[in-house]
Amino acid sequence: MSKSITLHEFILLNQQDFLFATGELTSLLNDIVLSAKIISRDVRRAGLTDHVLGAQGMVNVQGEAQQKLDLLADQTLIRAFESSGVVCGIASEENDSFVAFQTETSKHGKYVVLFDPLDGSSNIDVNVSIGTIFSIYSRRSPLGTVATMDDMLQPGTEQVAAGYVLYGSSTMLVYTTGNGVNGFTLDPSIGEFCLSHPNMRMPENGRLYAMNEGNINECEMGLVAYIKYCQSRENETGMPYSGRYIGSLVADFHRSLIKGGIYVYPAVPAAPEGRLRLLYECNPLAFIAEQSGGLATTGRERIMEIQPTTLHQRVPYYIGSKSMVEKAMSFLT
Ligand code: AHM
Ligand code: MG
Repeated sequence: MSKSITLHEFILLNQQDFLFATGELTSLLNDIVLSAKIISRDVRRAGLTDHVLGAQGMVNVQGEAQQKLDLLADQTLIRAFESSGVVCGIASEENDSFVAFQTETSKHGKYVVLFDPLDGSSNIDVNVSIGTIFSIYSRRSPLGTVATMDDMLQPGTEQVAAGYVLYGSSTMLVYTTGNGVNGFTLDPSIGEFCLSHPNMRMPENGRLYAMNEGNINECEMGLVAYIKYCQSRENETGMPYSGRYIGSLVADFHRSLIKGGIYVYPAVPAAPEGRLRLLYECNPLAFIAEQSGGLATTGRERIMEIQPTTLHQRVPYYIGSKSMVEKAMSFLT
């Protein structure tokens, strides 16, 4: 059997991918890898210890009940970035505002990281796949100062790296630095992520669609017509597509990446801008989608070109196989 490449080795081997690489992004990616192992361990013990399952008793800035695991994951990541020495600030779905690190070393950090520490929180207590999503940008403010809001509000086209960790039947880390997408599976026996999915390509078409269809009567007519098309024999397969909806974006996206498919979270009256957050969820997965041959749009415009105006901004989201997203968009007026 040939020796598998660990994620650590892979990052080092590909360090030359980054223009003017100084090893800082490499070190940041390694911090994320360590946090992923810690969060994965906590997720795998959920149900066994008291401090992991259930609600924390607080709501986040978006009015959602915070789960204990949400906060554990959030703190794990913030601690890792604060001590990394290469990150000057972070923004997270679980915090009202961004955090500008105050140590001298952090003020010289080149990067900011935006993340959703645990996506799919409503699935934590029912033992269904959840994930961590992250997005890395170069700061805009001068080195040696504290991070600013301007550092956080950059369009997705400026991402230098993005990825996610999926705590599913196994734990996987998938990331891109703008040179394709690679996936690594955590081998629990050695505690290392090993390259299991090199050069991932999203199938150009698929026959799986994912949306919360409980909302269908609340959606714009074009989307209703597209979903009818998915369910009919009118589509190019001559058979209805299959509906699949996990309710964890990161898991639904991962399925599309591997098998082909589309995921839609539209604007609905209860969520007039859609439910998903541009900075923590939509941009990082859009970067991975595009790097693997897929597409991510609001149904009308490319996600990564949106100039963010607020930290917790939400957008309608159509992501997945290129032909499917294009087809869905053709139904919208
Ligand atoms: P979260 O980050 O608080 O978990 O919210 C985002 C989640 C997505 O993972 C998921 O696709 C969507 O919200 C589910 O929403 P709904 O329950 O309306 O279908
Ligand atoms: Mg989320």
